[in-house]
Amino acid sequence: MESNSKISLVGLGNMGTALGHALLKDQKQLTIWNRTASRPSVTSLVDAGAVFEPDLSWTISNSPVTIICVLDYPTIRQILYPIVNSHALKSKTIINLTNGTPREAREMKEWMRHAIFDGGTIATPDMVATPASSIFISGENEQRFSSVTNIIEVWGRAQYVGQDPGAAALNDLALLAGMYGMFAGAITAMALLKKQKSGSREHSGVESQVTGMLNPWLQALLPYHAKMAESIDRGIFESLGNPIQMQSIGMQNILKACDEEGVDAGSLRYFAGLMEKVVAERSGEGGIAEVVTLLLK
Ligand code: FVH
Repeated sequence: MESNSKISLVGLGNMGTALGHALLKDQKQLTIWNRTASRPSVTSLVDAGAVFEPDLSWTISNSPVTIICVLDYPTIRQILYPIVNSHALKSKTIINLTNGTPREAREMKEWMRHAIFDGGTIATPDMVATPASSIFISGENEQRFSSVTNIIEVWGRAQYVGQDPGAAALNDLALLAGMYGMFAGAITAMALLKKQKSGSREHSGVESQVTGMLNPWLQALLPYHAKMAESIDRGIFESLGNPIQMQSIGMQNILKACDEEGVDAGSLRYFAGLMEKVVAERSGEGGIAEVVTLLLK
């Protein structure tokens, strides 16, 4: 079991800063490094008790565990590769919370060669250390993961998702894909609502319609996701009472209405094309989850 009272933190952007403040509140001794020392977040962490170290090697050598939270993997490679064989990293554990692809995480394990966990943070900086926050972790093994769980749990619910270094990134990006898909549809809906003619409810504003109608509708649909996922697991795409042929006509009506009302529905158009392809190539009596067969390469 590693002693986790001393932690180093590399990268003090919005996310790194939130992670750092949560660690300080948990009474950790924190050594911090950031490319730009003059960033106000550096001052805020030093004021809260962190020690700023201008040298990256010293920062890492100061604690058994170092958290990395920078912009992207090319940045990690740029700052860490030059010191990867130095004494500073010997016997250290790295927890990388930088967003990236599964392949980038696997490649990092290759060139890093030290103990490294890769993480996906399912939280915005404001959510860190609240019940809404959870963190996927992968790499090494579950036993070694248990030696760093007490750090991860400072920020949110810790979920170990496997030894494959890329597993956390895959889970993280899958959730974000769901989020951006939802945003794409929701923002198209908001644009359409914005086009309401005077005399209708546009004076109440888009926000009240989103709160009063769109959000309850999306919330009511969440169990449908689980039913679609079950179809995907079984490879049998029942209609679930809503055959894709019927849904495809509804989708075409959305695209047509957007054209008529002056809304760009491009973010839905590609998906509508996939639905049409399923209808054209299959019976059209199955469910919308059958689209997944066109996505899997
Ligand atoms: N913020 C969010 O909502 C999400 C929540 C989920 C996780 N993401 C990922 O976390 C990584 C860091 O995100 P961030 O929000 O902290 O990002 P920024 O505020 O833009 O800070 C970027 C830090 O990266 C440093 N940096 C950038 N380029 C370099 C470089 N060439 N060399 C050294 N450091 C670099 C930057 O340093 P500086 O500009 O202050 O000198 C910041 O410390 C990210 O992967 C998210 O996807 C956030």
